[in-house]
Amino acid sequence: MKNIILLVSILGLAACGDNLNGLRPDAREHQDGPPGPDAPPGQPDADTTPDADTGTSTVTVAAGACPGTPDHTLAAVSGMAWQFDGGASTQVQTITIAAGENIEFTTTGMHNFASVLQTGSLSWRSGDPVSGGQTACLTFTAAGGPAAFHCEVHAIMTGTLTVTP
Ligand SMILES: [Cu+2]
Repeated sequence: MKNIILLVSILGLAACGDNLNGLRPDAREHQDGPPGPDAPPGQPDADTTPDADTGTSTVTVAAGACPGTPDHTLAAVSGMAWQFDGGASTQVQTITIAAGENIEFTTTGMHNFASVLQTGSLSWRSGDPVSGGQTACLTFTAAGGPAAFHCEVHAIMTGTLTVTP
């Protein structure tokens, strides 16, 4: 009889352990939304897609040159290319700046500088592309990205921008 009681206790503890496993959060579950239901232990959760960024933009855009000396410069130049901080002209740019820094965007052609996603915390638009060009000062106040950007007129002018803390 004593042995049976011991066996029941062990089985009870094992079942308890399983239940706790089921309640343990899965590492793949995203933290910024309500938790989805956990799949059984050892199986991936159904909710593995990132939640949409519904935050308001942290990028301020002002027409004209940045006050003083800009932290960075981005020019849309002939050949449908970007030139960042005076470097090589390329149609695809990978840009990394620090939070709080600004980028002075200039072009004399019909280009603009805009995030592909026009919603979310890292979204921006330098202005409408107009013949004759534009100058705008964009200040990236918070870390984020990488965010895809493009010129809205030329599909081959693309890039990604990362804002480090
Ligand atoms: Cu363009």
